Amino acid sequence: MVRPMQLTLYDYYRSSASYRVRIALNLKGLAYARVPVNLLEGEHKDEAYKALNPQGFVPMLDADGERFTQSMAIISWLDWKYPAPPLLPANPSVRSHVFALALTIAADIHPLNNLRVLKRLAAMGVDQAARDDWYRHWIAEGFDALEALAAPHAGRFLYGDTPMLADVCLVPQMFNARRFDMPLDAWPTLVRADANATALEPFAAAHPDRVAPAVVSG
Ligand SMILES: N[C@@H](CCC(=O)N[C@@H](CS)C(=O)NCC(=O)O)C(=O)O
Repeated sequence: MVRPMQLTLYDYYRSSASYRVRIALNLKGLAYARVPVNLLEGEHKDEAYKALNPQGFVPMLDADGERFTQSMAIISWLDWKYPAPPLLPANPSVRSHVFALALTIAADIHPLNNLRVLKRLAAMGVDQAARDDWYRHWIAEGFDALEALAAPHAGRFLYGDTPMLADVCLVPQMFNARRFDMPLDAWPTLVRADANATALEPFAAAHPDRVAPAVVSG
């Protein structure tokens, strides 16, 4: 019998890029260990972590000692290595469409709202209210585009009736929008796909509340 790979995810429970990878691992039915890297305490900048991942970001996946970074590249590796269920459709045109939906979030919304960007704004004297406005602005602009792109071919999920890479990216971004108290009614396709996805255990089990470090009281 072939020994299963030892998978270890370096993540932070509220990191949405990490949340994507947890969902993908769960959808593939893969067991994995977690090494929490506390972003608020700056652990991602520690020399020990940067020796493993010079970019100093989470997530990072260790697979039998081989390290993979960048959530979309990690998920791509998982999808090649463990093809069932596929996270991108086989049809080239549909595949490109679903990938584009995913990148609308992963490449165009998320990087503008990353911790280091928010910290840089704070260092430049931008106050909390204006930083929150910045955060909501980029989500709203991205979600407007995503709603228009997804709606014509959406079903229960952002494309059709099977959860794919676009939904893997959507759910963490919707979590972020709710954290910032954004009304979501303007994006009914996204709300529907998010509700259908989060009802599935692979998505639910990846939720930050399900993987959050236990609060030690007393
Ligand atoms: N493009 C990267 C982005 C990773 C990323 O931005 N991770 C965030 C958490 S969601 C992080 O480590 N931020 C640290 C910082 O901004 O200082 C990916 O998709 O993996």
